[in-house]
Amino acid sequence: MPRPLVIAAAQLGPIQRAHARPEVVSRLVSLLQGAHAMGAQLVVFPELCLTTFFPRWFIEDRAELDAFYERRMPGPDTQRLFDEARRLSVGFCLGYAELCEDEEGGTVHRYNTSILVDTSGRIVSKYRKVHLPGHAEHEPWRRFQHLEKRYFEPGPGWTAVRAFGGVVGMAICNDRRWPEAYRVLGLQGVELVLIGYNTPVHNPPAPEHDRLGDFHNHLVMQAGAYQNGTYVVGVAKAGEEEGCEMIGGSCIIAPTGELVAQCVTRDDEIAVARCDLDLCTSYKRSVFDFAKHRQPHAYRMIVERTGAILPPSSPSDPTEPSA
Ligand code: ING
Repeated sequence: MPRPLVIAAAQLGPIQRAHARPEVVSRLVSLLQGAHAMGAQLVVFPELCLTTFFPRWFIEDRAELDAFYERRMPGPDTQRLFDEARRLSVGFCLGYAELCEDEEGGTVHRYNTSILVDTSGRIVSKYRKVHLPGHAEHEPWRRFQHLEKRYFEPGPGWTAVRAFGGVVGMAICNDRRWPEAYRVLGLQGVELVLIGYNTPVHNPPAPEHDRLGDFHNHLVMQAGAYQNGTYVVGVAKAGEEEGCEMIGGSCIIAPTGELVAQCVTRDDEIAVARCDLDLCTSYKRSVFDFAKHRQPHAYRMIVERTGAILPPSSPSDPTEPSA
């Protein structure tokens, strides 16, 4: 029988460095209220949606850097978002920079984090970004930095949870480009993958890719959805932040691989779709019935190898491809 869930992609326009958390949270509350008015039961916000995308700068002062992280969630600035969501009985997914200390109170850890909050305001799942793109050292040759490898640690992986009447998982930004992220969730029966992103139009190491940013954005999420029989919701922080243009293209994708809703601006914008989670079933029971069709004995290399290892060169083909 159908399992309808009305989902909203709540895209954010730019957050400038001077935008303090209270005014950003007001935008989030306003988007949540707007989505609720459109019937949404679950609202998905972007990656790192409380501040500007600070990994674009090389920040040496530790206090200046730590000001971009949240030590508590909900914290003093975000409590009212949780309160309003609970009042409206709407769940949400929120991306933020997390600073935490391990139990012994010794080491400090920093993650690019996403949480899933149910309609009663309870955090039911937390995900820490695995694929951290960019670089760890200052590279002044770039028009802007992308220092996620410096400012965050990778998380342990992807865990799906039962929520909103289905099986829900999260990924963050660069994760959406790696099929492994969807498949690890797919092997947990995921029916809805929530992905926030901040994606600059320009990628300094490969400017020739810039014209394809929007195409690659939908390509990878549509593939992930279809190949794992799941809905995928991708939500951008978009527009020009501190001189850096970021793509929009927030969308809701069905397990068919088709877009069922999308944003068309690079500002704060809501796209809503009524998703029947049962639409996943025919894919999980036929073409992507993992138990029936997968052949793990042939996939070993995927886990055992990190980088590509080329076949040995042969006299008949002396060319040297670059791995
Ligand atoms: N951002 C980008 C992303 O994967 C990037 C990094 C930019 C990759 C441009 C390729 C091209 O969407 C984050 N935050 O991961």
